Amino acid sequence: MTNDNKPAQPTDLMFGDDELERRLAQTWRTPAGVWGALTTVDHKIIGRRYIVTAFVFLALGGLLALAMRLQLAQPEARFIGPDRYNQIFTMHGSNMMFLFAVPVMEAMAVYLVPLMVGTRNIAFPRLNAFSYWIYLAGGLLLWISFALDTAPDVGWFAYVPLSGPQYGAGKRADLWAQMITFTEVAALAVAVEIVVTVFKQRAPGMSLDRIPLFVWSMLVTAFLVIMAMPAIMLASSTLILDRLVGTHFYNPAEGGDALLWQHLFWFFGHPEVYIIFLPAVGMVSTIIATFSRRPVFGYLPLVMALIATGILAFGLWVHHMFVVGLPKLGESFFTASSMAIAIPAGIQIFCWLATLWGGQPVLKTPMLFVLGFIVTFVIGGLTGVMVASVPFDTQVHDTYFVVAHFHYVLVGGAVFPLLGAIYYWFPKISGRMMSETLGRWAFALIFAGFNLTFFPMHILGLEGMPRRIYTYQPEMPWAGMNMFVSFSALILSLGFLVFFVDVIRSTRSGQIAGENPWGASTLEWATSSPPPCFNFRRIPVVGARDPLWSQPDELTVAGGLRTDRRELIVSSVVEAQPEASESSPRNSIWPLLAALATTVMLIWSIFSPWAVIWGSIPIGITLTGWFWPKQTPEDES
Ligand code: HEM
Ligand SMILES: [Cu+2]
Repeated sequence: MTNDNKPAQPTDLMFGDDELERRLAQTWRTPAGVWGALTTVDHKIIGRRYIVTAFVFLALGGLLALAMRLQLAQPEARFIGPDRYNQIFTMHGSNMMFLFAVPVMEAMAVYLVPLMVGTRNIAFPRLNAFSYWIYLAGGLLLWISFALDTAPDVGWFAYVPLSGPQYGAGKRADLWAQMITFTEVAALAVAVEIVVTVFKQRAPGMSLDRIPLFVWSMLVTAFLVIMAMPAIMLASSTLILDRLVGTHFYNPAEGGDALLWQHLFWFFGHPEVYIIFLPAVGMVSTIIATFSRRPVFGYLPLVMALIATGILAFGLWVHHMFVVGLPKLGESFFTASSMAIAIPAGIQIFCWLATLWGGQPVLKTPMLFVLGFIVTFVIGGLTGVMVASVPFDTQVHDTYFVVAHFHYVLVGGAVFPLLGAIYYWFPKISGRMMSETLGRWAFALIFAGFNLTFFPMHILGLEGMPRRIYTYQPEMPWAGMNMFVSFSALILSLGFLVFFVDVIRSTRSGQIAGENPWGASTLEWATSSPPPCFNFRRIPVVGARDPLWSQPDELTVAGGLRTDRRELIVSSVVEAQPEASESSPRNSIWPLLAALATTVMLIWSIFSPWAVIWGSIPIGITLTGWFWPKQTPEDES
C-alpha cells in the first residue's frame, strides 16, 4: 500500500495474527448495550437487523393474506367488512412490496456484498444506519395507521382519481404516499452504498470479470433502484400536493392528467419487479454453483442477461395499462418488449440447467428451494407471456388470473430463492446451521402449499372472479375453488411456520457451522462465522473467479492498512488495482437523530405544507452534527 511512508503509524504488516486481531477488534468494534445498538455503523449488524425486520413484515403481511383467504373461503362471509377488506389488500400489497421484498433484498446485500468483495465495511456506513432507521419509521407509520383503522385503502398502486382529493377521504392516501417516500429514501441510500462498495472497495485483483454473480446482480439492481425510484417519489409527492395544497397534477378538469399517475407509477412499478427478481438471480446462481461443486456455466451470458433484463425492464411499463385504450402501435410495441424479456430469462434458466447437468448436484435445502424456484418461476413466466398479449389481457385484467400470475413470479421468483439463500447464508450470519430435516419439511409444505393455493386462482380468474372483492354471491361458480384455495393457504402458512421455528431454534442451538460448511468458493466464506467486526484479519488478494476453489490452501493477502483507525482499501473500477487507503467512519448517533428529524418532517408534511420549511431546520442541525469534524483519527485523511 501507498501510505506507510510515516513509520510511526501501526499497520497490519507489523503484527502477528493474534495481536492484529486484538488491535483490529479494538478499532472496529461496536460497544455492547443499547448505546452500541443505536450508534453502530457495522454493515453486518445493520444488515442482520434489516433482514429480521423485513421478515417480520413478511409474517405480518402473511397474516393479512390469511385474513383475506378466511373471508373469501365462503360466499357472503361476514368476517371482514368492505372497508376493512380494502385496507387489508392495500396493506398486504404495499407491505409486501415496499416493506418486505425490496428491503429484504437490499438487506441481504448490505450484509453480504462487503464480505463478498473482501472489504471491511460498506461504503457510507452512516448513511446505511440512516437508511435502516428511515425504513423502520416508514414501516411503523403504515402499520400504526392500520392499527388505528385509518390505513390506506386505495390498492398498492393507489390509482387516481380514487386516491385523489375528491374520492380519497381523510389521510389514508397521504399515509400511503408518505410511506413510499420513507421506503424509497431508504432504498436509494442502500443502492448508492452498493454501487460505491462494488466499484471502489473490491479486494485487490477482483477485476470486473471476477465479481461473484450475487454481487453483479446487486449492482444491476442498485442501478435499477437509482433510476426507477425517483419516478415513484415524484408521483407520491405530487399526489400529496394535489391533496394538500390543491395542485392539479392529476385533475383532468384543470388540465391535469389521471393517466400521468399510471405512467409514473408503472415506470417505477415494472422495474420494481426486477428489483426484487434480479437479486434472486444472483442467489440462485450462487447456490447452484456451490451445490453442483463447479463454477456456474456461462458467467458472461449470465452477467449480460442481468444487464439486459435491467435495461429492458424500463421499456415495458405500459403492459400494465393495456385496458386504458392505447394507440395500436403502442400496444404492439409494449407487447413485443414484454415478450422480449423472456429471452434473458431463458438464457439464465439455460445456464442454470447446464450447470446442474454438468455437476454433481447435492440436494440440500437451499438447492430444493432453487429447484422449486425454477419450476414455479417458469410457470409464472409463461402466464406472463400470456398477459403480455393485449386481447388476452383485456379478458383477464383485474381478475384472479393476474393475482395468480404475479404471485407465481413474486413468490416463486423471489421468495423461494430468498428462503434458499437464508438456509445457505444462515451459517455465515449466525455461526450455526439450520436443520436439514425442518428445512425439508418447510420446503415441501411451502412448495405444495404455494401451488395448491395459487394455481387454482388462474382458473378462478378465467371464470371471471375479479380481484379486490371482499365477497361474492353464492350463485357464482367460485365457492368450491375458493374454499380449496383458502385451505391450501393454511398449508402454505404451516410451511412458513416451520421455517420461522427452524430459524429461532437454530439461532440458539443449531450445529456449529465453522468457516465454510458448504465448501463454497466466494470470499465471505474465507472468514469466521459469524465474521468478526473487521470482516477479514488481512485483506485477501483475488487471483481467480472462484478464489476459495482455486487457491484452496491459503489466500494471498494485502498489507499496509492501519490498525489504529478504520481503514479500507480503495481500488480501481475495472481491474481492482489498489489505489489508496481510505478511512471509514466511526459509530455515531447522528444518523438515528437525522432519521428522527426526517420522520417528523415527513409525517408533519402530510398535514401542513409549512412542515417542509420548519421541519427542515432540525434535519439541518442533525446533518451538521453528522458531518462535523471531530478530530478523530478517521477525520485526518
Ligand atoms: C405468502 C402467501 C401469500 C398469500 C396467501 C397471498 C394472498 C393474496 C391475495 C388473496 C391477494 C388478493 C387480494 C384481492 O385482490 O382481494 C393478494 C394480493 C397481492 N399480493 Fe399477495 N399473498 C401472499 C404473498 C405475497 C407476497 C410474498 C407478495 C410480494 C412479494 C405479495 C404481493 C401482493 C400484491 C402486490 C397484491 C396486490 C394488492 C392489491 O391488489 O393492491 N403477496 N395476495
Ligand atoms: Cu410489468
